[in-house]
Amino acid sequence: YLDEILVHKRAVWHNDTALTAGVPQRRPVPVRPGALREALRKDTVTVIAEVKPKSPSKGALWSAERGLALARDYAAFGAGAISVLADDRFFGGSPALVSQIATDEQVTVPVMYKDFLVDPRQAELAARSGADAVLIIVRALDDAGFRELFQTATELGLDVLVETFTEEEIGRALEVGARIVGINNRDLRTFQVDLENSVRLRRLLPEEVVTVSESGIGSADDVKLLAEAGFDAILVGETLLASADLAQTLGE
Ligand code: IGP
Repeated sequence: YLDEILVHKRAVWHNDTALTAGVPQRRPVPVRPGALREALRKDTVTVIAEVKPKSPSKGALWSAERGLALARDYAAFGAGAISVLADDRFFGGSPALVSQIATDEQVTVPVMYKDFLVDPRQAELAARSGADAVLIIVRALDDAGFRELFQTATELGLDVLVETFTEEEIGRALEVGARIVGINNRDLRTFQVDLENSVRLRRLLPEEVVTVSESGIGSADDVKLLAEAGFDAILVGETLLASADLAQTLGE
């Protein structure tokens, strides 16, 4: 599945200017380098709440018009940061949705622009949207492409959450100097979820790196497991829509 998404991204990023609709020409709010990293480096586990209108595994979750209201609720409940899907075709978001949330006065926590980055122009669009951070998925890029994107995003003042899935990818993340590393529990090729992947790989990351466990986190017990494994933060999407249990954990 990841391969299909990447083929699509590489194709559209060479010729589709419609992708920039709804994003101002110039960044409307000041850039805040380090904002995401700071937000995640608390003593307790920080929740990054994800605004994801649909997913390839679950289909439609809610309508994108609700995105801003959801982001406001998540921030009010105590989420430390908001992740917003910029991908339209597979996840129902858009750069315009990121921009709307990132520039909203009620959403004061850092906002992350979430897409499958294959082109440095996507990082520029993320910066223009007003986001504080971008996700870069190591698995989607070769070494040169990864380095270039990481550098472009950093130069624009954006924090980078580097998403990994394997030991080898963690090595690549550390090599470019990633300071925030995510470990995905969901295999983007098969959709299988396994929290043990986070627990196992967390040990490979040095103390100064801020760590995020991503995907498939469904209960307070899951949160405890990941806290004990030493994670600074967790990235949660689908469960937040359904589980009062976790909303409570979030509010604590
Ligand atoms: C959130 P979940 O299972 O809580 O909804 O997962 C997030 O981790 C997941 O959406 C995700 C993702 C991604 C989506 C992780 N990495 C890369 C798109 C692209």
